[in-house]
Amino acid sequence: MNTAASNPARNTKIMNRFDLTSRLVARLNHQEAVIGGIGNTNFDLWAAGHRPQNFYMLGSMGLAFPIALGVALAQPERRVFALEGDGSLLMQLGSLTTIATLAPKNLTMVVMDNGVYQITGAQPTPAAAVADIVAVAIASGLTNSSWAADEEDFERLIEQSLTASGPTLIGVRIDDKPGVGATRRDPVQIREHFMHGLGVREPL
Ligand SMILES: Cc1ncc(C[n+]2csc(CCOP(=O)(O)OP(=O)(O)O)c2C)c(N)n1
Repeated sequence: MNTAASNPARNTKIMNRFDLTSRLVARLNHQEAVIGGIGNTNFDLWAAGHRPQNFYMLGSMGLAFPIALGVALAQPERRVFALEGDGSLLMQLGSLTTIATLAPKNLTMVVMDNGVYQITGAQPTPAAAVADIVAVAIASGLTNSSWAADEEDFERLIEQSLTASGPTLIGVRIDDKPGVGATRRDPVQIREHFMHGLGVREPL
């Protein structure tokens, strides 16, 4: 059962991670940085088409937003996107208040909420049936946080975030499908390509 889907508080369409990730990647044309979280978020980011400005988190849950925060602060002229699973975000809820306090306006965060730890066997997250992650984000100080009602609304919220006066968080309810691709698991190469993509390393 997709427990997020049964939460009556969220009157939003159940979408698909790869489809939404592809929609995001398709509209990038300014060397925007995109940080994918552990597992499915970075698998789908990879499958949507590798770019030098993509970073793929391996191994640790909950680090997409903290890493994206660092990039956004270090390069304020660059737009930074971060994609994280709901289960992973639960590991690092404190990052929301840190981001709200530092408030980089060039940061857009997407929470892919399927209500489960899909990649380890679809166990329901403890929050799935009782918590509203967007409400948690708002209460953490990220006032510009909302659920996307459907794919068009997702694209509209992404567009809106580009001119927002602070960080944006977008919650999307997704199905329980696994990621489409499989990122090449070479952490050193991932880091070096990303730093080169951000212009902070000499060409390889
Ligand atoms: C600290 C830690 N605990 C457990 C794991 C094992 N693990 C890897 S991915 C994952 C589930 C991720 O869930 P979510 O972020 O909701 O993404 P989904 O798999 O649903 O796409 C778990 C439990 C881990 N890598 N790190």
